[in-house]
Amino acid sequence: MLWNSNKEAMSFEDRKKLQGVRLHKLVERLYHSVPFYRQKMQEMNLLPSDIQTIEDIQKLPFTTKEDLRDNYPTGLFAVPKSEIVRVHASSGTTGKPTIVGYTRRDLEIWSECIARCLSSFGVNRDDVVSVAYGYGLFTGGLGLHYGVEHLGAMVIPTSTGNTEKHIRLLHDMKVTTIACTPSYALHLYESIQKYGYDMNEFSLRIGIFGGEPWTDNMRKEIEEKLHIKAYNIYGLSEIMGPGVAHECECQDGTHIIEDHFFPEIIDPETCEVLPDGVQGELVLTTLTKEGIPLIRYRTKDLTALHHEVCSCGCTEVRMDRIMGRSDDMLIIRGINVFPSQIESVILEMREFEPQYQLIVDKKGNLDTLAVHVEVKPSFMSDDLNAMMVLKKQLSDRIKSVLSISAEIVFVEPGSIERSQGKSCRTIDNRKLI
Ligand code: DLL
Repeated sequence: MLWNSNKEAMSFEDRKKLQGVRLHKLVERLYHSVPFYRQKMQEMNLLPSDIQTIEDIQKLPFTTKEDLRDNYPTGLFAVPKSEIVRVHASSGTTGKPTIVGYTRRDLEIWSECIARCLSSFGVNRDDVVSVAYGYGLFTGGLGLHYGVEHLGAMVIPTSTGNTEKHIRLLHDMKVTTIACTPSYALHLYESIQKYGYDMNEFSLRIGIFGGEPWTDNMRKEIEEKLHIKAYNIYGLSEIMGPGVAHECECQDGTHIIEDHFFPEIIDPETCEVLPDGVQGELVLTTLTKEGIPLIRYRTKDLTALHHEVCSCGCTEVRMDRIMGRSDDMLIIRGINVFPSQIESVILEMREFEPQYQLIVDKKGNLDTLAVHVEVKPSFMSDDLNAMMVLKKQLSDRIKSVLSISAEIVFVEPGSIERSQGKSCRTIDNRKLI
């Protein structure tokens, strides 16, 4: 069901006009409030008045995660700090996280975007929604939470952590809708079996899955096991969080909420803009954000766009499932991990060589991470206890920086292959079925 047909079923022409007006206003605002953008535009001899229509967007520079890091923590904020009412953070490429600030209006728009997603999945005010994305700096939990409240359904802020308690709540509260990562949904099913429940005792009917890549085969498996319809929701913290794009009841592509987020697909090597149907890197411009608006943000997510109108009546462009990334970011149990973050932790500890390898795998439906690392010969010891303490120090440090548990494996000095060119730091044995 459409939530706001004025926006979702707009004609292409009207939407383009609206996007052009919003883009012009955005550029005008950024030129005067964010030195980073003013300088970039001056280098390109561009004035805000050069940007009048949405097609003019191609004149503008790209923004990257590195730009966010270089302007850490708040250099790209476009409003005074007193107007920011909340921050979230996502993984940076090194030790520094990426900080995202929201004004009150940004939060209102976010809630409305989530309500639009929920409505397109068929969630309504009679539904009981368990939000089992992490609450906290991650945008999944709080993002979904306020959207469910905005829609007027009942939200249960389950967060992550206690599966047994979660299953009891799903059962006793007759939860109809669950929001979590797709791999957690499969883990939940296994746990439901383990605790001896029968799936027919539950009232679940809809699943809202995202935060990590998944496939149509996984959808089929989840739908069959949990007796639900499983929908894809996409988003990223830098742009807002979940709710940038969503499937509809047709389950035939993910609609981008285009009156707020303007999408382009580029060739990640040449940065040339690619036509519909051709896979490349998704680039997004936040047309209405106030706290930290981004122009042509390179998401690194690989997908393709399709403008044919969908049978649900929504005229918003659809994108394919995310097929991969053009950088080396991993998503492990829903947490974004850059190998360079683990490298920074290892390099901070004098006991280790700057040599490591990450082995990512799946145990059942849960991701596992093993960090293979070489101890410097001068710190090697036969004292098993001392070696255990060192392992614990490294795993605690990784946990505190990345919020993820890793198994630490000490390997022989010199045994990690030294590469001549691009080193292969990661072996990902997970297969997306
Ligand atoms: O994962 C926001 C989110 C939360 C989306 C809950 C959906 C549900 P980040 O932690 O910043 O934000 O990670 C963003 O996760 O660039 C993609 O690579 C990946 N990603 C997110 N949703 C999907 C999806 C949240 N539906 C990064 N399919 C993005 C594939 C996804 N990948």
